[in-house]
Amino acid sequence: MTRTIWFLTGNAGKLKEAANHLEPLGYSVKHLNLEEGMITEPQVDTLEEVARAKINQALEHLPDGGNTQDMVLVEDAGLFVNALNGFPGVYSSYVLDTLGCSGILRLLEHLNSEDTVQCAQLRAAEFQAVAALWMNGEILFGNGSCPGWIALQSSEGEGFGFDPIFTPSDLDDLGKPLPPGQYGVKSTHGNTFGAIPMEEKQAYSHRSRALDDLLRQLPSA
Ligand code: ITT
Repeated sequence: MTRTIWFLTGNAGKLKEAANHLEPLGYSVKHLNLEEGMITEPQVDTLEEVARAKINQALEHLPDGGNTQDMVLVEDAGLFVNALNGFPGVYSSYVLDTLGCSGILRLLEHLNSEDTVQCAQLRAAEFQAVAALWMNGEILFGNGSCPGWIALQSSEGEGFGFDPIFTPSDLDDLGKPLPPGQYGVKSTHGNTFGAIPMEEKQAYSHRSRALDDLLRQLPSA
């Protein structure tokens, strides 16, 4: 039986990626898109606290006709830049809206080197995601991260948010990320998430990893 997952998000890019990941596994991902102002994102210290608060609000707004087997998903992500002590982190949405990708590039302008490995190390960053899934009255949490670095310039192409300025670390033969700038068997060849297709992003992404971590906890998984 196909189970419905209501994904509460205002971000079309996140919805597309989650559907792309979950639908081949037999889930039907439906958009729970509430009007602006109906959901408040608390300014708290951890992604998990944000996700829990969003699940509780989502439950109040499930559409009529929701089935008792339905599940509710929220996911909270952030970009953590090492040289900025983890900023913007939990403030990522606000920073994207105010400083934008170009503002992050400006903050890191002084961190540059002709040596590509050293450059990647200086500009190291990580996407982190927490996915929370409500089912049968319980909330499960899944975590995912994607290490990489902030590119020297923004790239055109696919993606959303900080994708144009984030290059994921290469992966080894087991799919584990390597230190910034090192060459692996799976590589974007220095391209950012914004410059590769969404399907390729899935192999590296914090979102895919957080969703996989969740799926591993489901009784039927
Ligand atoms: P919700 O409605 O689901 O909360 P949001 O856009 O507020 O969507 P998040 O709080 O999860 O999303 O993400 C914080 C910011 O980080 C936001 O500006 C996103 O665009 C950005 N972001 C999250 N995941 C990203 C990804 O995979 N690639 C690029 N940027 C991402």
